[in-house]
Amino acid sequence: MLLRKLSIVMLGPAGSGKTSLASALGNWLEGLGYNVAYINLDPAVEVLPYKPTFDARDVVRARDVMLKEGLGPNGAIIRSIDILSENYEYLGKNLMNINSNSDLMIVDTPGQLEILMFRNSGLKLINIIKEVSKPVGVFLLDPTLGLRGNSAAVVTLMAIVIRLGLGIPTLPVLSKADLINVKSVIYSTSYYTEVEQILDELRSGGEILTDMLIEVLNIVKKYLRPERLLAVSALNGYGIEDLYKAIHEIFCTCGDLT
Ligand SMILES: Nc1nc2c(ncn2[C@@H]2O[C@H](COP(=O)(O)OP(=O)(O)OP(=O)(O)O)[C@@H](O)[C@H]2O)c(=O)[nH]1
Ligand SMILES: [Mg+2]
Repeated sequence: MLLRKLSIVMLGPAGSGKTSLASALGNWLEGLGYNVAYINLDPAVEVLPYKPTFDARDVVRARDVMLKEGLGPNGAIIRSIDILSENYEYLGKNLMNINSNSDLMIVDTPGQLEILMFRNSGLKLINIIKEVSKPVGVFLLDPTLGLRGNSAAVVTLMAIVIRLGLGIPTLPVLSKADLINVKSVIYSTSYYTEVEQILDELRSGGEILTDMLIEVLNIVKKYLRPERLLAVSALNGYGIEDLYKAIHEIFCTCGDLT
């Protein structure tokens, strides 16, 4: 019987810190004695901070596709993911082997989250990961892009959308927590009061979709973790242990045997 071990899938918009966190979390786990496998599913990356155990670029490189097929950068990535997914047997065989020879996998994904979410080829890749392991997603949001009063609710809702779209449990996490402005927001914001504030604003607003939003947010509130939003730094290791605990909690709840 196949023992499906944990895989941690880094998800998030371009530049949110997926690759850096894959490396930092992997290093931390290796420090604890785990045999970590690094799976790079990004055919466009040039330099990786970790040594990939499986590298999508051995199948296809976005740069080559750009030159050969005369595509722009986004078109080339989309085409590369299609090519990668056409090689699903090769991927499945390799990942199966890697799964049996390691304790857990860390999966790094391309910047374009929408390719994974909305294209069959992206979903096919996620399905391969699901066949060989028990994935837990980490949805990273880069708070340097501008944290607003509704960021916790938005990032939580995004994680729920990913859970629905990809079919894997996904944790909402803020990246780059070493940055001063990020820290101040993390420490001053309570998830719960934040959602309460948005609800208050909505109630006084009168938009057409207000009633629906209020219902959605009430559900979000019901399932919010009681603590603050998870925040991590790949740079100084802040929050990595808490993140791993949260991942493990989800993994254990889901069970580890097929
Ligand atoms: N200060 C700080 N910067 C970070 C951290 N993590 C990543 N960065 C920076 O953010 C930028 C993007 O990081 P990546 O790890 O490449 O992000 P990514 O999501 O893999 O990017 P794509 O794969 O291109 O979508 C780089 O300049 C990193 O140095 C962090 O924890 N703290
Ligand atoms: Mg990356």
